[in-house]
Amino acid sequence: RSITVLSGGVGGARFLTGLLQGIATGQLPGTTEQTQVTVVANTADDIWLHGLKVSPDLDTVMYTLGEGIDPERGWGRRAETWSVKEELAAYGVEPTWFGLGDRDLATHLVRTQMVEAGFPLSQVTAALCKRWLEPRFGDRLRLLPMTDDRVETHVAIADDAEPSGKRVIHFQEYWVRMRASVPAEQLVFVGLDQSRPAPGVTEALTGADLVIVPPSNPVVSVGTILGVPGIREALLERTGPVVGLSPIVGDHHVHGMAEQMLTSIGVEVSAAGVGRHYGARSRGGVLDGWLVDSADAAAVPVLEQAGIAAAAVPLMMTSPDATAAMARAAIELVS
Ligand code: GDP
Ligand code: FO1
Ligand code: CA
Repeated sequence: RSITVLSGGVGGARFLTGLLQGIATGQLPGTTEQTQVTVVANTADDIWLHGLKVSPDLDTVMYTLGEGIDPERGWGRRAETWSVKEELAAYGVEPTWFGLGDRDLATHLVRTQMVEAGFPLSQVTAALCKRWLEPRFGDRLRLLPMTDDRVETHVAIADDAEPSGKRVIHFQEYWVRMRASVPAEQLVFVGLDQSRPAPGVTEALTGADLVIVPPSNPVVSVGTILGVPGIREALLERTGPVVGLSPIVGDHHVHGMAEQMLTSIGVEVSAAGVGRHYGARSRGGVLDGWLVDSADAAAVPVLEQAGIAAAAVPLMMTSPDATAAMARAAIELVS
């Protein structure tokens, strides 16, 4: 059996932890310890800083599943130190608002050296995963970037100091420096229309017995993956089901900036709104099934009207066991 999961960073990684635990403990119907999991991760958060290429969502998934993540922050390395960051600040080198830890920097140095030597991001990621994922998961877990091409999410915000009244900043500045505290007037996905799925991605989407859309940010994590030309087509042509889990609970995101992102593209901030935004695969969209939280049970008939099977279950990833139960409910919804 093979399962492919689209993923952003923290939310996707937390879901994957529960999914993998559910597989390992035999809780998930139709899976065995030989089940292959392929993660297709968002790379539009990527940013070049201090001459280094940082891939936040790839690293968050890799560190989380490899148990190198800082559990409180949900990003970067545990037992981290910040000497280089402090020294850069002492030189007055910008940006100082993005936290690059000393241990984390080693990952960016390796990635940057390989990318600059001409290796595609997918091969760089495979090399980094030899350390982080292979010892624990062998060949049963594969982490793929959505594309090897450079893609960046940029955000236009109001700025009356500008003649146009707007200023465009990198998504990381919008989130990390501004905490998404101002409206995102417009989202610009630089390079996305010219990007191609990375090697293995199309096959992982068409061939997997099951594709899961975890409770990742529907706009800047999943939306960007779906925006890579060819990926929506791969989901439409596959025979097996696609099932998703809502990142919006009780009309709010659980953390992050999904509310601001959904509002920016005119999508209702609700479990039903996101499900309908993804659309029914039978009507040219992405989903066959959509899990909403128990608090959003009213969304179930709305989704069924839209051609999407739905169920309301506890959807808070409070522990790997709770998350495994969500994964089980998702599989049962489309089995
Ligand atoms: P990011 O790239 O680090 O922002 O992570 P993702 O895009 O993968 O996931 C972020 C999304 O996860 C946010 O929109 C949150 O609302 C959602 N999220 C986080 N924790 C939970 C949870 O426990 N349950 C649900 N349903 N969604 C969650
Ligand atoms: N998120 C923050 O809120 N503050 C940071 O200083 C920060 C640094 C950082 C460094 C490496 C990395 O892989 C991720 C980092 N993140 C940081 C998270 C990053 O902004 C993610 O893109 C968000 O979680 C949204 O996806
Ligand atoms: Ca992200």
